[in-house]
Amino acid sequence: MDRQGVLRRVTRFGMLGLAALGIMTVTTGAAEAKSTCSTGSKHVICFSINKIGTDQYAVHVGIDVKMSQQDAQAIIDQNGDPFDSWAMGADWFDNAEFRIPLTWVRAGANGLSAEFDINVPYNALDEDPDGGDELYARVRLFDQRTSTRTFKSNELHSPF
Ligand SMILES: [Ca+2]
Ligand SMILES: [Ca+2]
Repeated sequence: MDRQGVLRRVTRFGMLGLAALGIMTVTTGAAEAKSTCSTGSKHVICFSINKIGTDQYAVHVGIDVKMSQQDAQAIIDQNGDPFDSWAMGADWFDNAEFRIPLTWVRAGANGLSAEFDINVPYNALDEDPDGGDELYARVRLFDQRTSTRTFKSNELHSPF
């Protein structure tokens, strides 16, 4: 398995383990793969950008939100997507750069979990034309019974 495959695996299975450690940033290699996980009182969110080709980057978001399985299933059973996710550029005002489509969503004993993935060229990540780029993931959870909740990852900084 190549290094990116290993990192993908760590990202996927490491979320709850990292939650126990609080905020943590993992950087693997030089400008090849970056990943960050952070935790709130009832959620864990991970954001990674992996270079997969000369001008191709795999952007990945994973989130776990603690709630009852019944609540999680009720949210999935609503009309429309339970989540959306955007890559955001951090600035004095924050721009939504591109949408990261939902790969899967699941209700489980620990709550509601989802992952989002997209491959983009570098210019999609170049949110500051005249400087370094700071990106984070914003995930919105649409609970139509109550309200919309917004979760933000830590920032990843160029070079990616
Ligand atoms: Ca910026
Ligand atoms: Ca830039």
